[in-house]
Amino acid sequence: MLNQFSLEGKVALVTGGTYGIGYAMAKALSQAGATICYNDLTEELVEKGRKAYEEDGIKAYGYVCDVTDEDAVAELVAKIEKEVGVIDILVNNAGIIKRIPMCEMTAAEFRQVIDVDLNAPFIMSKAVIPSMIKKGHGKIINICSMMSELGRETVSAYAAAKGGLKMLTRNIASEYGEYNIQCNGIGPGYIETPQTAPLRTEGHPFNNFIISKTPAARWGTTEDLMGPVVFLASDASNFVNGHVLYVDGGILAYIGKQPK
Ligand code: NAP
Ligand code: GCO
Repeated sequence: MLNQFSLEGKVALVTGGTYGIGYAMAKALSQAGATICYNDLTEELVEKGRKAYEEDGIKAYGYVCDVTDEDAVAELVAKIEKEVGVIDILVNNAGIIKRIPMCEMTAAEFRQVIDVDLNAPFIMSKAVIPSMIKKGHGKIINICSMMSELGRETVSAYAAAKGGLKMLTRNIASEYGEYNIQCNGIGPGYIETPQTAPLRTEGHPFNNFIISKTPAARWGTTEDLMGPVVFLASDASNFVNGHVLYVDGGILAYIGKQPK
C-alpha cells in the first residue's frame, strides 16, 4: 500500500521553489524519492535555493526562468529533459499577490498578477504535457488558494487568477485525463510564508481574524502541505482528477468563531 506513495525514479519541477510553500513541497517530493528541479527569477535566488536544498541533503537542479515567458519556459523544459529527464510531476507554485483596493489598482497591476498566477500555469502545463503523453503518465498540481472560492477586499486580481486556476485545473483534467495525466489543485489556507508576512505582524487585525476563521485556530505551516503534495504527485491519486484539495485547517467549512 505505501509503495503507491513512492516517487522513486520520478522527475519533479516545482516553479518558484526557492523558499516558502514551493520549497517545502519540493522537500516532501524529494523525501518520497523524486529528483527535484526548481526555478526562480534570478541567479541569486536559484543559488540561495541550491544552498538550502544542499543543507537539507537534497541535490536539486535549479534554473533561472520567468514562468510568464513562453520562450524561456520552452527552453527550461528542454534543458531539464536533456540534463535530468522528462518531467513526470509539475507543481505550478510560483505566484504573486498585490493587495490594492480594486478601484485603485491599475490594469497593468491586475494583468501582472493574472500573468504569473494564471497565464504561467497555462504556459508551464502546455510545455510539459506533450512529453507526459509520450511517456504515458503525468501529474500536474496547481497551487490554488482560499481565493479560488472566496473573495476579500484588496485581492481582486489574485482571486480572479486563483479562481481561474481552479477551472484551468479542471479543464486540463478533462482534456488530458485519457492520456493518464492527472491535474489537481492544492488550496492552502493561510500559511506562514513571506507572502503572508505583512498580514502576521504583531497586533495586525488580520492575524486574529484568520485564527477566528480557522477551526484549527492557527496559521498553517508549509509542513502542512508536504503530505498532500506527495499524495497528489503519486500513484495513490491516479483516479483523482480535476480536484482541488483544500489544506486550510477547515476555513472553508466554518462560519467563524462566535464573538464572546
Ligand atoms: P512566496 O513566498 O511569495 O514565494 C513565491 C515564489 O514564486 C518565490 O520564490 C518567487 O520568486 C516565485 N516567483 C514569483 N513570480 C515568479 C515568476 N514570474 N517566475 C518564477 N518564479 C516566480 O509565496 P508562497 O506563500 O510560498 O506561495 C506559493 C504559492 O502558494 C503561490 O502560488 C501562492 O499564491 C500560493 N498560496 C499561498 C498561500 C499562503 O498563505 N502563503 C496560501 C494559498 C496559496 P521571487 O522571490 O523572485 O518573487
Ligand atoms: C490574502 C492572503 C491570501 C493567501 C492565500 C489564502 O491577502 O488574503 O495572501 O490570499 O495568500 O491565498 O489561501
